[in-house]
Amino acid sequence: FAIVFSASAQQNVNYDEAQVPDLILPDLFVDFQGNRIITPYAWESKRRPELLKLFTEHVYGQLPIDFDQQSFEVVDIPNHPHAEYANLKLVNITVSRNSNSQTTRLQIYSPKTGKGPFPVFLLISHRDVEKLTGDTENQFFPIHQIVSRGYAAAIFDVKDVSPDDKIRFTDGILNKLYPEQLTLPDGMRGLSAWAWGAMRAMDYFETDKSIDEQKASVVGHSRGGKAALWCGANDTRWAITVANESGCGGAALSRRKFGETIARINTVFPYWFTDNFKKYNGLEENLPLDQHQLIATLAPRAVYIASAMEDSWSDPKGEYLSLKLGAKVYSEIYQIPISLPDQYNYSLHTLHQESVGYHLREGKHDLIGYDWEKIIDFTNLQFD
Ligand code: GTR
Repeated sequence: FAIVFSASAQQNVNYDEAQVPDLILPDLFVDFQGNRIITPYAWESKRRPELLKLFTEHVYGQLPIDFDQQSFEVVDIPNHPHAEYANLKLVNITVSRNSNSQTTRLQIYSPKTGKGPFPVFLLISHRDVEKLTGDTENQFFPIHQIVSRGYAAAIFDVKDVSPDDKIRFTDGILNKLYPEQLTLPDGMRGLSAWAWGAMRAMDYFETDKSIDEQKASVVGHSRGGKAALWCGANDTRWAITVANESGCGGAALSRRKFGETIARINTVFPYWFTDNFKKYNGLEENLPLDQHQLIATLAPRAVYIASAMEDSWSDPKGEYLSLKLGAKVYSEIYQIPISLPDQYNYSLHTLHQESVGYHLREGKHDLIGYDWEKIIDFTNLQFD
């Protein structure tokens, strides 16, 4: 059965550039009243909030941050598999609202050498954190690689916040803290919940003197990259937002319908996006937004998008175009000199500029040491 299903689903997938519709994208700079936005003030007070509202209503759903209490329980762990080069802190972040509470476990590895406060990468992980950190270096979260370059490496497992599962996704903050969201057409779903989790980690960073919260990057791969973008968009405390191979509902332009489509993602992962997003199944052109506008909301803070050549499902070209178009806010509103080529380059390359970075690497869909190397290079450049 599974084979029959995936074969028929594949038939609708387009990997042919010639079949990509002509792109008619909503204008970044014209607001709801038809005014052209030119200044940072108008962008920040009008256009950016308008765009965030559109993404809330139609794509990711609400990101409620009201709660009654938040507490951090911090434990230093002297013995762990990475103790030779890193100190490990476990932080239980407990949030309560209306007499219910929920705990997210954050792990923070910081360099053994150097004084700090350390700039930090937070990985939103949909892979099992116990497995990733329990043994030798894992490329998805390469603790040695990160700390040896002077950064703290932090991680939490999305399952603490909202399990990555069609049925059980309500088992975290949705049932416990924000049950009213479940019945709303623009109610919070998985990706918004994961973004919420990353924001609570930032709340903790702000209290920890060994962490430089002004130099914090939120990082995600694929579904985690979608959540990282949504997190960075809403929460300006993040200096850098990194989305690796985030694809459909992440960096990739939805209207290209190349690789994964909205209909497909809403069918397989209905619990990631808000119910309203289902209206756009097969009707991408009806969306009042596209993903370049999400990247634009990050400006002028830094954004990093990465793609892999064999990852057509995520539409590498669509990810790049979205960055290129979104970057217009950096150059035209904030006067940051950015030059990204018009022509998409299908070969191995890296584009690292002030505030905006991209790389395309060889190989398959994954987050690997090569990606981290480029992400860290880019981050160094921003904090120079
Ligand atoms: C796929 C999904 C993508 C992406 C990916 C991942 O199955 O279709 O949107 O999220 O999983 O997270 O690795």
